[in-house]
Amino acid sequence: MSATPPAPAAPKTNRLGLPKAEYEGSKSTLCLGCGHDVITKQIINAFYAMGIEPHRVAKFSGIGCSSKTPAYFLNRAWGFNGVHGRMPSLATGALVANGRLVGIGVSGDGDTASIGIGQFVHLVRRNIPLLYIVENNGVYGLTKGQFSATADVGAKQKNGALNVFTPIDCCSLAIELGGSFAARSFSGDMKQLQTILEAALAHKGTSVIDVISPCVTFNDHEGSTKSYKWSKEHETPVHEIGFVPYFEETLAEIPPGESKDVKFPDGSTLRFRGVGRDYDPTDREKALAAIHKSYETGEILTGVLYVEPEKPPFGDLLNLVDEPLQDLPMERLRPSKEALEAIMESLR
Ligand SMILES: Cc1ncc(C[n+]2csc(CCOP(=O)(O)OP(=O)(O)O)c2C)c(N)n1
Ligand code: SF4
Ligand SMILES: [Mg+2]
Repeated sequence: MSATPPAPAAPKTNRLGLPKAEYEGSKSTLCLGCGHDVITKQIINAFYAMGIEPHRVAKFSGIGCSSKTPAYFLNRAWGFNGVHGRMPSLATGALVANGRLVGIGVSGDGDTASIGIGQFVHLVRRNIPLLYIVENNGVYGLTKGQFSATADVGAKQKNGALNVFTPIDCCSLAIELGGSFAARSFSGDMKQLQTILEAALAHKGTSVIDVISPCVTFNDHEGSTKSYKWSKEHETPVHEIGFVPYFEETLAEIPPGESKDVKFPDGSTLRFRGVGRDYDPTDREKALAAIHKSYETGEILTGVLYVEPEKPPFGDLLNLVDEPLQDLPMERLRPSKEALEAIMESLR
């Protein structure tokens, strides 16, 4: 008599009892090896690890290979793929109308730093509650590899053309604008990227995450400063980071005592351990100085470059009610006829 085969093991689940498959999306249509696909994988891991219900998430993007990627994660979330460079205003509208959504925006360096720069700066200065990823490959991948506004001076295009224009650094720009969370990572550094994404999900304002994400088809050659090789050789983490979400007790990798802790309002902790350089991610001036210095040394500084968890997000600054505006009846959304008449009377 043959033995009964063992029952298949139940899939691993997160704190909501959901398997990771619940956080996945459609199959990617990007080029094999594209850095953007690695970021997608870490987004899935971060939402799974944080135990966020997929149906509470709203995904936003503009146009570009990067902006296609929200189709590849969190199938059950809401999604809005907007016009090139205009994702911030879409996200602002949706997140103001329903502050209970968890917002994630995925953009490219072209979508953000070229055509979308005007939208990006206002998103950041308003501290809209959005996790905003710039998948930064230094080129317009979707339209075949023209330089974007993040290309470094002297970077070489595949056809040999050199970039002569000063690059825009989305992290230092965000810090300069009074942004409350600015991080840089590299798609080849998956552990750091996932930790940053988890911390960004605990943050209440705009979290800007600039991820160097090589375009293997148009910008991975010798002379490119956004290739895998160049990025690996120049990536310089400013600290080791560990994240303890509010629903977990301890963090094994970085014991307290050897580190600096930054607390988020929900009780989560971001823990920093120095790696031999004096870097304080809560000091805006010093963070900017260190980033500016890195332009001379050629280092690509990565980690959470600046964080200010207590900065009030947009809804608090405007004193919005806790209930989603979209659920309020008209009589609570606009002043009554009597109230308007009373105002007019007071002005006579
Ligand atoms: C208004 C408008 N202008 C120009 C384009 C053409 N276009 C499509 S994607 C793109 C750039 C995409 O670059 P990036 O945001 O860096 O994304 P990547 O493809 O590199 O991930 C451009 C210029 C467009 N679709 N719409
Ligand atoms: S063209 Fe570049 S950015 Fe677009 S999918 Fe291919 S490798 Fe990625
Ligand atoms: Mg690009």
